Amino acid sequence: MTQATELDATAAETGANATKVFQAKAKAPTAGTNQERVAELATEVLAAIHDVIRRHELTYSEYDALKAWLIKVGQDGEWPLFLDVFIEHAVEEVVNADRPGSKGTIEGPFYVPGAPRADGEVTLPMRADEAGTPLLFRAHVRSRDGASLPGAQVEVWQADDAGFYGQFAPGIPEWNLRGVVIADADGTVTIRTIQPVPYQIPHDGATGQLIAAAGWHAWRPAHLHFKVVAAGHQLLTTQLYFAGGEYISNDVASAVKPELMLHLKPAADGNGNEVSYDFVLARA
Ligand code: MBD
Ligand code: FE
Repeated sequence: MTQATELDATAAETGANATKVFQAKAKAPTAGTNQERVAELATEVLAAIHDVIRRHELTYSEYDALKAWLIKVGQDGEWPLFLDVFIEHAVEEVVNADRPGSKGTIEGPFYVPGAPRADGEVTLPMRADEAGTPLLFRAHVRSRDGASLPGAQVEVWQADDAGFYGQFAPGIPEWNLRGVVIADADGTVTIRTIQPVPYQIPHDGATGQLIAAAGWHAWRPAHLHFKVVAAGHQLLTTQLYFAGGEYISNDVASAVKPELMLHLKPAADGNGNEVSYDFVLARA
């Protein structure tokens, strides 16, 4: 058998990897829960489901289809994918509603802690023949009062030019297109990478079956993921998109905000494009 490449990625394998990554960081399911809160939330979720069943007069064949689908989501390891695509945006919205500074958005299922660290001006880990248009990304990290934040950490992760994430699809070097960059004395990071492209979430598993059955699509706009953190400030988890790009107005994961747009310019050195962004952090 020849070596698997990222083009052999399956939703089930990607889902199994995402489940493992999540379980490595997750607490036990009931850790830190409060009985009253659980009862209130669980009762209301169940009541909302009962209400849909009654209003739409669910049939037994639809109930069985639902059961089969839920079982398959688990078998495919796709709970992290399904939840982050269809639910996380509402959680992020309420959790960060009152936080000042740059807008956050969802983390998604493909963050892995522990990426290689580098200072100031870096090229993200990538293959010698990494496909894609070169992108020079500059970010200034500052506090809300305007003070630059030297030593801030800008962590970035992204899909490759074919739309696959390392550690989730086979055949990609472990830390490909992932890195933690430490801001210089001016609070600036300069990151050389490739321009991400619009991206289809894994769609040959249970999540994709639902999307196809409902006549939806599985696309996300091209995006870069970030976690930005500095001493004395709150963590910012966000994504940046490209103004005018495809799927900006119909992201399957509902994670686009107007404040998260990048405006590309041709790079000064003639090699691809460049762009800059300000990350403004709220005090802890
Ligand atoms: C992604 O790359 C992503 O960012 C989200 C939110 C969901 C699925 C895949
Ligand atoms: Fe992503």
